[in-house]
Amino acid sequence: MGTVATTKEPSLASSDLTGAATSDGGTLLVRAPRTGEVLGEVPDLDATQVAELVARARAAQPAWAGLAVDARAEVLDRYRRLLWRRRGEVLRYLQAESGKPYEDALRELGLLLDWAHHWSRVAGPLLADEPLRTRGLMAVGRRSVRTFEPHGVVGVIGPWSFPVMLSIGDALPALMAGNTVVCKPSEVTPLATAMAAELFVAAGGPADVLLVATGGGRTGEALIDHVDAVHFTGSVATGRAVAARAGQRLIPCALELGGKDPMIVLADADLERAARGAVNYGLANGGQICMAVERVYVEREVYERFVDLVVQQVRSLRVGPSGGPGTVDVTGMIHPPQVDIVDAHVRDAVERGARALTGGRRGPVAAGYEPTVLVDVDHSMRCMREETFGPVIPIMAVRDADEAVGRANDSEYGLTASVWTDDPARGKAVARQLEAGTVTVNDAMMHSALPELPMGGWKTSGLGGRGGAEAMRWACRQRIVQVLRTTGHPDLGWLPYRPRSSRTLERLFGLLYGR
Ligand code: TXE
Repeated sequence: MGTVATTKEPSLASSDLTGAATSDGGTLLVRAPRTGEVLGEVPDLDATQVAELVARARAAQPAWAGLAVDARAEVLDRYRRLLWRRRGEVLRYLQAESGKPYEDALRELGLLLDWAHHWSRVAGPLLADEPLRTRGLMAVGRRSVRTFEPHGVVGVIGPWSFPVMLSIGDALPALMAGNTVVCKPSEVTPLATAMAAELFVAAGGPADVLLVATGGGRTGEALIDHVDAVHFTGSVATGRAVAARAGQRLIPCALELGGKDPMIVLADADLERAARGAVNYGLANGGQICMAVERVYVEREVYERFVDLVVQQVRSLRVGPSGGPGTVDVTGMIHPPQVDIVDAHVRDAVERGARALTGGRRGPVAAGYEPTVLVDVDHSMRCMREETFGPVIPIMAVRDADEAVGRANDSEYGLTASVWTDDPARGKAVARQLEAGTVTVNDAMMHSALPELPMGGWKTSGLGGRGGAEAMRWACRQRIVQVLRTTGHPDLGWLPYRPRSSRTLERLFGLLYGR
């Protein structure tokens, strides 16, 4: 492997299995959670090996940054086209180690391609020097411009929910900004990331510009100790540890953390469509999406009808092992221990008086959980307060929009939210009351498919994140360059202080600001 610091190539023993990792100290075995079969192995890098990897990325950075933006964009375009041509292999790795349905893997790859397309096109204008307008007395004779420079080496630490999108995908703006990048994929799903990074070199990308450090938490820690900025997606607890470690070195740190995203269904909504929305956004990718619908609040007058529609939909879904196109809707969990968390949330709810109208138990595949609709839920239950990150849709009746807003905001999280109504103006008014980084009316989550839009959480859902001009700017250090025309410049207020110039200054302040 060229770009991946492996001693052996990641191998794929079987095409229809899913992944989970164990380490023997030096090597990570990537296993299928459904069967336990070993899919491949990658190194479990220690601190010294991570330091060496970052040193390689650092050595490659000046030449990469020295290329014109258009030349970097050309590399990214070639990479995108190669990813598409070799999509069969990427999808095979992705599906095998995550166990996702084909469509969830395809959508993930599609988003990665779209992001590559986007960043290669917008980088030029976003990185161009930006003249800054200044006003006031001190601005006279000065021209100011903002320039953007890469940090150097950026570390991207990703989770197992979207192995390529949240590692390679988040590397793209940083690469376009002239950084080199070391990705640290989840130890549960490192194979697809490793394979995708290989393709960067195969597409003509320079060596050591995009590297992959495989390993677990201590590999991630070592990465933070050596890179110049870190982008992290994962749990709140680990996000806090990442921020603290980055804080020790005072390096920039972007965090995209968990969510408990509410969906509010108002009585005038297209109920049939809203129910399909709840099912789609609650259960796509097995509910293992930080922006998944994790709780639903429905105005009481339409509550029963809405619940019936959701239950009908969920019962029609096909649950089974990952397969070919159009064969299955929900599969097993990507990371087997997550099944225990999902089950604990459902059991807690049932013990406190909730009813599971579908599912409510493990299966039908190993390491899976049946798609579950919970009713009679309240905020004393874990399923309404903690991130479940699984195929569970708790639905709660509320008196009106005000109560829905109050419940939605009664959360430590604030990633995204959605409002469903036939009245766009009312939808927008409710949206503005919700404590979340993004609120969608009559849809959910899909804003994240639009890289033009900035995306970041409120409260414990993160700091910064991805998308928008902000993502490119985050990947840069900014420098303000100010040039002064010296001819005839009064240099007011300079030492030594004299009564006459002080009086002039005072008069000018009075004229400008005293009226
Ligand atoms: O995430 P972690 P886990 C949620 C979900 C799940 C929980 C835990 O609720 O139950 O998080 O999942 C690396 N320094 N989400 O344990 O620990 C780790 O190797 C640096 C939400 O998988 O946050 C992996 O690459 N890095 C989420 C990455 O951090 C460290 C998606 C994420 O691991 C580290 C997945 C450390 N000290 C789970 N410790 C979302 N928001 O999308 C671990 N890592």
